[in-house]
Amino acid sequence: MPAWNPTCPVDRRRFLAALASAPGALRAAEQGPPNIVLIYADDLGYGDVSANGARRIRTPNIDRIAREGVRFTHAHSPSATCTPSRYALLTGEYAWRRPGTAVLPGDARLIIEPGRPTLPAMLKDRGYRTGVVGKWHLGLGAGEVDWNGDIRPGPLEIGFDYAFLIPATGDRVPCVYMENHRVVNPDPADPIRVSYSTPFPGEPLGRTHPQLLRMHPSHGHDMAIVNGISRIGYMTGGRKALWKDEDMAGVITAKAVQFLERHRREPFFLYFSTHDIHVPRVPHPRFAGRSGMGPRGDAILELDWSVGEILGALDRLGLARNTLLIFSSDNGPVVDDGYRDQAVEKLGDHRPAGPWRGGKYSNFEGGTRVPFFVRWPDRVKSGAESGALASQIDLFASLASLAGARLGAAAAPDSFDILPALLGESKQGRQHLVEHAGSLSLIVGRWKYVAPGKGARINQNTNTELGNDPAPQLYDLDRDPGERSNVAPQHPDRVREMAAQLAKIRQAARTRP
Ligand code: NG6
Ligand code: CA
Repeated sequence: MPAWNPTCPVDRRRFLAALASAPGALRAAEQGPPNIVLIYADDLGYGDVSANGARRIRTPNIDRIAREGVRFTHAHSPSATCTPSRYALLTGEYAWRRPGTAVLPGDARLIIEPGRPTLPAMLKDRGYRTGVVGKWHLGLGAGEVDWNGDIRPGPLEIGFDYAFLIPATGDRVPCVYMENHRVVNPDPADPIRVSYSTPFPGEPLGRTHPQLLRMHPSHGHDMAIVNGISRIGYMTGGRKALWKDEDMAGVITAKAVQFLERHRREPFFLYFSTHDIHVPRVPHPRFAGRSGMGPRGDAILELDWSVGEILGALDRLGLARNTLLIFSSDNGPVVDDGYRDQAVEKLGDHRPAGPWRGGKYSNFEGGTRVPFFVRWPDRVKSGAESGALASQIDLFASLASLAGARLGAAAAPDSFDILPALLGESKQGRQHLVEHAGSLSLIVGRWKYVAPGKGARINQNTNTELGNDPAPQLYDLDRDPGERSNVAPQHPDRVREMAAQLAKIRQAARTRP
């Protein structure tokens, strides 16, 4: 498909038709399709931003997106951890349908098969330049990756034109950046080797050489030492390629801004996936100590700075008005996620999940109900708030509708076109949503049903209320948004009905109408 051409009558007609029903459509259409920027924070909770009520921490740049757009109060990440959320975001398929989509080690193979319909491939097909910058965590290669050569398939094989990556997470080896198919700053004399099973002889580890550490693990994270921080997995070599944790936000933000500059004259989609505020939290000295809440709070300030750089670049390049900007997070918050970084001690009365119970890993709303703001000055009214039920999984079908793409039957099986809700033009989001953590939960209207689960009630390491229960749970989110009172015993019929509906959704290959 050739690039979108605003002077081409066919393209113009299609785009006008897609927008025809809405106010402001003509004005937007005159400029061609909007650019799309998705800023995807890591482990940022609903209550971690001042736009959603945080008081002890201020996030003026993130708040600006909310103020100039729509602030959603019932929008979800597809899962309560990273890999499955990102899998669902890019494929439009619930991750729980696919074994192998749980949190991945850093040497995992790519879990999205090339050739499958993806969000970036759909937009590329509609003439967008597509780029991913930041955390990937969807696997790379086809197994047995050689980190010293070309690594494929990866993002470039599933719809992105450009990639600058943290391959997995900040706390997983290899601790190197990748640009397109290659590790950045390779050194043939010092080849990189990675293992998730066997240590490399002679390499000190967190558990054997704790005296070398400047940040100590609280649980796990006692393997390879990079920059004085022990990680998950073993690695040796590649010393010139190793990242410096305190520079990471600066490095990836600069790459994201470069992408905007490079593609300023054509429609683009940028998936900017920050490392902040995931562990290890090692913000740049500019932010260290600034929040008074330890590295977790400082990382939020650093994240807000990154967002400010993106907003500033869009302003400077004259792109802000015709750019649809979405800000969200891949899962709910966690305080102690494996390092002794004072997050617990300095939390005080800050509530990372805001009004919701639980957090990352949890069946409760804190697991997936995340900050979600949408700004598009040419089209979206500023200062709006929406309680529409929405999920990041809906971006695929909704942006397809915006870009005038037709989805084939196999594409985006669980993604709903809720574009009018995303643009603040309708209060109607999805009719139902399956939340994914230890158990599956189903939300329909005000009711949330949590399927029985065998897992622990509390994650002792992170101190998260996981919300697992061998008995079914039912919450009335209107009356009891904090999920304190399980009313399943009082509503056996509703429990039966919702359990049956969830079973049906599980058996079906798709939910998209
Ligand atoms: C857990 C890690 C945690 C974090 C998480 C993935 C341990 C003990 N805990 O297994 O620190 O890395 O995986 O986070 O290793 S996510 O945001 O990428 O899903
Ligand atoms: Ca995450």
